[in-house]
Amino acid sequence: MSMKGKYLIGTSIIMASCSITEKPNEELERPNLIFIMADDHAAQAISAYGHEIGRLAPTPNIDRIANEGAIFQNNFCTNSLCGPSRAVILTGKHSHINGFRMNGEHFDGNQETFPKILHNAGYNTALIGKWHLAGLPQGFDYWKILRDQGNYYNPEFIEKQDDTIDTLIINGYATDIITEDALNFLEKAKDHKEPFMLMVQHKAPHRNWMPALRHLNLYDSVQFPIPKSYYSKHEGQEAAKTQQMTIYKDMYEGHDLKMTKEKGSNELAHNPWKTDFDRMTIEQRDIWDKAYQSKNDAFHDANLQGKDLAEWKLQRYLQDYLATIASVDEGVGKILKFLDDNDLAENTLIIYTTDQGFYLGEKGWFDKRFMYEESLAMPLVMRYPKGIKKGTKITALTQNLDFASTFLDYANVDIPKDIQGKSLRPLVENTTSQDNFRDAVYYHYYDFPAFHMVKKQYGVRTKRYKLIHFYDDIDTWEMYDLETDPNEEKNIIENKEYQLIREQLYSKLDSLQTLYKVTDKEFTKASKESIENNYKTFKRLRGLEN
Ligand code: SGN
Ligand code: CA
Repeated sequence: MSMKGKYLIGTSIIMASCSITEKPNEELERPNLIFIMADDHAAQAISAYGHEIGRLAPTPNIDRIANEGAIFQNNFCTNSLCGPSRAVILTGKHSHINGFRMNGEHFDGNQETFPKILHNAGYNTALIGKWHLAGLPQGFDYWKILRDQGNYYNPEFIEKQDDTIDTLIINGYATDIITEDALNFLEKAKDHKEPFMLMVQHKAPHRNWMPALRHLNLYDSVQFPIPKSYYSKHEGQEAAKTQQMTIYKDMYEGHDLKMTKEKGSNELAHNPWKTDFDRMTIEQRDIWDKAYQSKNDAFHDANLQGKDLAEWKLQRYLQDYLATIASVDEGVGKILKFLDDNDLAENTLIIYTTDQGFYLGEKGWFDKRFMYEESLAMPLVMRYPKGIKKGTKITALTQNLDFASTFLDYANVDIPKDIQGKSLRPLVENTTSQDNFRDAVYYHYYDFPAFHMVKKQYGVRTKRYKLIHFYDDIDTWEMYDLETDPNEEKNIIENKEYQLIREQLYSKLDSLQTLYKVTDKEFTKASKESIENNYKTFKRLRGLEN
């Protein structure tokens, strides 16, 4: 008898003994896995997290995952930047171990990753969307990635189909294209005998926040809250004083804020990267211009200055940022519907997360990188009806470092001993206590000098306290009591009342560096000259200098 014949007999026995609905993709012990990750999606902008912004711009489909499964309240990244977070997710190892410390580096694709392990264990694996790790993905039966950062309109993809790799430009809107491709994969995968593992990785809501044509006016009449810290002077926070990610100082008026040069004209104001708009078709650009025309004209009429202008910029930023999330949420809805319509919901673990947190005006900022709460926090919701009770709330300290172990655990394969993260399964299935999972998380950000000029920093965060060391051309420590100062406005590093806790945090930092095998406590520092040159370049890009 041929192997194929043997296999078929095996399958029919399984079906006869345990299946009422005869689905080929019904391997009961091994769930399907869907990982949906947006880029730069802040928890403040997911309504399940209860922030005012989320209330004004709801995400009903992402919320559905949270309501029907678990929501993580204390999930953090290890290094708040795109490429590094993705490398941590794939490997379950900190940046200093997986080797991808900052954007622009090359991910060593030959190292072990969870998709490779799942692939070898018989999973049908796929990756669709933003990759941003240089080099090509390994461990996937099918992949289709955006080139570099990718573009919102008519983006370029690199696709692997069987043994061929093609580059193609697909007309349309990136988020919708990625969702459609994911649905196509699922349509085929549902009829395979083996379970699937699908990674859907959106570009949205990454800078420069270009919404889909159907959402260009979605939030025009909504006023979003202005954070109390919008005009912060960053007292006691030396590194924060030299960043270049302040909405009202550093955004490009054309590229980021879609402001026009003058009333009646569609010509964009300062726009150093022309490619995002130039790649739109005439028809797309026409719809775009018409949608922005009256709001841009009204802006010119108002002739805003000072704080009024700074606050107008915050509103425009949030309107666009949140409108790009609308299509991400619609895409999540389509995937959930597909699971429902195909009886796959029960046996599929679905996760929604993002590569790191993001500032939505807090401290005056956009972007991420700092170890402060908004960018350290990583929203995470997870549904698996077979194992996770509806409405589960996770307060344990968890990290993107834990995702690989979680997937391997659910797939019933051995977790390699050198993986540094821990499976979240005992937490979500309530077989371990929330308090004993982890007492502190370790963080290290390396990308300086670079975009936004955020200095290198490492630190430790417990449930209540945070200690950060900024190094490179400065050497400053910061400490926060998150219970009494959740917005991290009072640096208590010198405060005598906290001396004992400070000592405990120093020693926790030491023990975490030992646990995670940190050999480079402080990564190579940049030269004064390169720091100055970077400041000059970024000033020029902002149009402040020739
Ligand atoms: C681009 C953005 C930055 C952003 C980085 C990294 N500038 O360079 O604002 O911090 O990506 O983002 S832009 O003008 O090109 O939009 S990450 O998510 O990929 O790490
Ligand atoms: Ca990102």
